[in-house]
Amino acid sequence: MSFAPEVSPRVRAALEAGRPVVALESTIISHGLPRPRNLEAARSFEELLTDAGVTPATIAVIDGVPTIGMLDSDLERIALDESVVKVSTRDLGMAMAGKRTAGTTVAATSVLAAQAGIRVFATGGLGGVHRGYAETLDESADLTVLSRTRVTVVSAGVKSILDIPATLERLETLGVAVAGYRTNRFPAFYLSDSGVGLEWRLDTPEEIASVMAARDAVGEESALLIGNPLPPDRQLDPVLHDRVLGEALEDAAAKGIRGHAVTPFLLDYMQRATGGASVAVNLDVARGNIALAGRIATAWASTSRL
Ligand code: PSU
Ligand code: MN
Repeated sequence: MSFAPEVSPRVRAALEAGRPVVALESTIISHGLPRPRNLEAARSFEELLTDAGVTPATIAVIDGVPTIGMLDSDLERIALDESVVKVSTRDLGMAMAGKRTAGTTVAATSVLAAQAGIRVFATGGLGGVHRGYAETLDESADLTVLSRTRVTVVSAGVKSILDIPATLERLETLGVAVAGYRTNRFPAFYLSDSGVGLEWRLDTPEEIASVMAARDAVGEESALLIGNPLPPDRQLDPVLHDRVLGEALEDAAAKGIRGHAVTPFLLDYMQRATGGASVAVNLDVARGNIALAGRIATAWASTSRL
């Protein structure tokens, strides 16, 4: 019985030649964006990288096999098949042994990327500590997994549906390095500024690559999180955001939504209640992060060849 992850020939060739590769997660496709726009999005995410001379490695579990680098038919299944489940690291073994097809969260994707030797990973917005944590104890496994996974994650901070100051405290405790890209403000996914300041800012992909090399030199095994905000004129209208999010949180509580269903529920509520505006912003956020991740991976490929 072999459970070895499958790395696509294209991704394997790029890694072996030291060419830039960016990992992409698949829960954003299976559970974060509405069908069928999610399929279009998944394809456009890969294209953005390919056009920049970077090899995309979308990661998911296909019929039980952790797969690094998808065929178009795999992307289609992840996007359109309603039986696709959402898996974090703890669920990986179950999905594999049960031959399931699954979208991998930031946590599960990071672990698979690191294992394959991929150093840069792009998502929309990380999971984190949920509002109302004191009652629910809901904190995304993204945080604890990043504390022990050597990967650079480009994200528009964490989702604005979360308790952001609490999330930043947890990232500090867990030893995850956090820097803003060309900003000293921590971004909040749909919103450009969470209201929380950051100690570190990095202004170029080359600077980020040298931080990665420096962390390697001291044996640091945790993640580097790069907070990449949307320009303020492209964020979701903050007044609309706050009103709709308030309703979404109330509805989730009233319906008793729990566990890994919380984040998809809130994102879906935001989509319906903003007339799709939140989806447009989510796509914009993801594309911006993927483009930056491509530039970091390119800088990393030339740094690590020196
Ligand atoms: N970024 C997006 N959309 C998403 C996610 C990230 O733009 O749907 C997903 C990621 O897979 C992340 C997950 O790991 O949301 C967080 O889920 P939870 O809160 O259940 O850990
Ligand atoms: Mn959760």
